[in-house]
Amino acid sequence: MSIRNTTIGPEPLARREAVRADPVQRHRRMVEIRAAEERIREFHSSGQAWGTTHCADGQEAVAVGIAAAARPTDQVWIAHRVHGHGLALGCTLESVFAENLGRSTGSVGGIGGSFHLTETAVGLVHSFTIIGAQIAQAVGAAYAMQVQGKDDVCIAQFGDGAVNIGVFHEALNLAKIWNVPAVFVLENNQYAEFTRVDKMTPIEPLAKRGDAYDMPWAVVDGQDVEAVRLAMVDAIELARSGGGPTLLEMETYRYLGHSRSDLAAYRPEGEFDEWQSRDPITQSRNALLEAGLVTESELDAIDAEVASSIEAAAVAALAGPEPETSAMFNNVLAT
Ligand SMILES: Cc1ncc(C[n+]2csc(CCOP(=O)(O)OP(=O)(O)O)c2C)c(N)n1
Ligand SMILES: [Mg+2]
Repeated sequence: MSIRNTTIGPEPLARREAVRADPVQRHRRMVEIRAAEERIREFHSSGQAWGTTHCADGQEAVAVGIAAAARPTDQVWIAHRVHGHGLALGCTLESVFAENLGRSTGSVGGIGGSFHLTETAVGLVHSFTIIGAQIAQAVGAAYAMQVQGKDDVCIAQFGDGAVNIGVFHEALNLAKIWNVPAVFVLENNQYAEFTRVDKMTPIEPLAKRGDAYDMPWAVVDGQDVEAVRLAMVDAIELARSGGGPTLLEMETYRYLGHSRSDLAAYRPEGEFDEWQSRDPITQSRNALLEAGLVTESELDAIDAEVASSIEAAAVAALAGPEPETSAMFNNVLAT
């Protein structure tokens, strides 16, 4: 895959260090992710981007909490709902927008589209559309780290739908028996496509499945960026120090439908409002104010700065060239 740098804003590593170092920057990144996904939907609805897109409005604290806890040398393996994770880990706005727009300045050269982001400088290996596939691949990568004597960790993110895929069970079993340095992040946004979690899986919490593999597990408030960060710090530290894998379930909520064609009409009345009353960005805003780390006007300035960086990145991304047709054969292995 061709990995691109961008001209808008600081480069991926600097963006990553910002969220690792500073709670205000974590808030800012969540604001950026929410606004970026809104802009991506506009690219699609205006016909500037093709295909569909999966957004994660409401799930920003999970993405930013993971990015704040992991080192850039740790590897992160993500499922299809990737924009927020990519931006949190350090992908630039321009590379994410350009990938959605199919431009050669995109994260993978414009041949992947909305579902596919990579930024190896900050440990984002790739994002995967075959549900559960990346869990096994992350275990393989974690095993390689162990064999090579590295002290890096592999993080595999997946949804509540993935826990009923066979590969989830095989991967967790292997991870535990080999004691590999892995953290499994089950991002429970309550739905897999159009099906609610309690219609698919008979146990609650889902993370209890860790018991089957004698793996430590916990349920984490996925609406609270600092709760996500702290839980990840502990699990990563355990893995890094040879203590083996952990399964963490992040409780969160998908504000929109599965993809842009889904209006989510199947949701029970009041469910969205209930989750929105614990919106991760509003909660982080209140927590920063309460801790005296920012003022109202500083928070408003962040919102305004983010809005203008979104527009600048959109202009730059739209100016990017389309890839050559031959680019579809790059990185393809034929035997
Ligand atoms: C093996 C496989 N089966 C089915 C699909 C179709 N599919 C795409 S997304 C999805 C739902 C995934 O739900 P979840 O794991 O909860 O992730 P979320 O979409 O909520 O982020 C399904 C079934 C697929 N991509 N791969
Ligand atoms: Mg889900």
